[in-house]
Amino acid sequence: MPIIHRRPSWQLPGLRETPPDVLEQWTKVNRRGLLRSLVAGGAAAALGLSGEAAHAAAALFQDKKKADSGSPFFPAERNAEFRVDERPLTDELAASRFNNFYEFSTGKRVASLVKDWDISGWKLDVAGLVNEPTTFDMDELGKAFAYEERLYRFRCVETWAMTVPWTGFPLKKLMDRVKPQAGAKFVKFVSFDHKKAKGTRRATASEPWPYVEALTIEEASNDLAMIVTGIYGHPLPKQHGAPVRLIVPWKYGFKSGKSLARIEFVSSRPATFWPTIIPAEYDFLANVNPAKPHPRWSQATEWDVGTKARRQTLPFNGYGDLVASLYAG
Ligand SMILES: Nc1nc2c(c(=O)[nH]1)N[C@H]1C(S)=C(S)[C@@H](COP(=O)(O)O)O[C@H]1N2
Ligand SMILES: [Mo]
Repeated sequence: MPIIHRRPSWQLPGLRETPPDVLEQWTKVNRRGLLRSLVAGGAAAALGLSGEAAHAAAALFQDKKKADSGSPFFPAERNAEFRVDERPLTDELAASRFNNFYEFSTGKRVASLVKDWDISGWKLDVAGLVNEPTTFDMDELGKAFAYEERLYRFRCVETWAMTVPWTGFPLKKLMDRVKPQAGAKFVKFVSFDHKKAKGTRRATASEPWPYVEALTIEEASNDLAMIVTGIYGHPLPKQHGAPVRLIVPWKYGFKSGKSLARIEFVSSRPATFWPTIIPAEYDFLANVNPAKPHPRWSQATEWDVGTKARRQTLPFNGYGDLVASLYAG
C-alpha cells in the first residue's frame, strides 16, 4: 500500500507541495519497491524525473520510512486551537534540509551530518528544585503525557521562518508532574553532550557547551511552551533535535533547545549559550520583535524556508494575545 494513503492529507504537507507528476511517479516507484534504483539515479531518468525531483522524492521517502517504523505515539491528534491562517504551511523537506544545530555544523546542511549519531536509549532527566525528580526514557515520556499536534509559527533570529506542525505536550504538564518548589524561578534546558556529535566540527574555545537555554518559571508555565518529540506527524528527525526538544514559538528559535538531556529547575537565571558568546547581540528574553533590530540586521521582515517569500515579522511572532501579559511590567 502506498504510504501516502495511510494518513489524512493534512499530515502530509510536504507531499501536498510536491508537484502531482512527481508524486505520482514516486508513489509508483515506492509500490514497485524500486526506490533503491531511483536513489541510484537510473530509474529516475527512466521515469522522467529530473535529478532534483528524484532526489527530493527519495529523501522525503527515506525520512518518512524511518519515521513510520518509529513510534506508537504518532501521529497525534491536531489541537485545532492553534491555527495559523495568514501564511502557508512550510514544505516538510525544505524545513528538514535547512537547520541550525551548532553541535554538528555552523552551516545549515545538518541533515547529512547526523546519520551516524546514535540516539537510541535516550534519557531525559528532570531535576533540580522539584519534589519529584524523574528520568524518562522516550517510551516513558510518551506513556506519561498525551501527545498532541500544534501548528506553530517558528522564527529564527537570522530572519528565516517556517510554519510547522509539532507533536508533543505543554511543558506545564511536565511541571505539574515533577512539582517545582517555591524556590524554582527559572527552568534550564540542557542539550546533549556535544562531544557525542562526533566527527563533525571542532568546537571553538569560546563555546560554552553543552547548549543551554532557559525560561522564567512564568514563561515556562505558559500553555504555548511545548516539549516536542515530533514534527509533521512523526518522530523528530535528528536534524530537528531528536528525540526531545523545546519549542517556544513567541521567542527567536535559539531559545528552543534541541536534543535535551536535562531539564533543571533552578533559583537564579542560568548563563545561556548565545548570550554568553555574544551578549551584545542575543538577550535572555529574545522575544520576536519586528521593531527591535538585531545589531547587524533588521528584524522587520522574515522569509519562509519553503517558499522563500518575504513577509512582515509579527510581534511575539503572532502570539501577543497569549504572552504579552508576561512582559507587562
Ligand atoms: N542544542 C541546540 N539547540 C538549538 C540550536 C543548536 O545549535 N543546538 N540552534 C537553535 C536555533 S538558532 C534554531 S533557529 C533552532 C532551529 O531548529 P530547527 O533546525 O529544527 O528548525 O534550534 C535551536 N536549538
Ligand atoms: Mo536560530
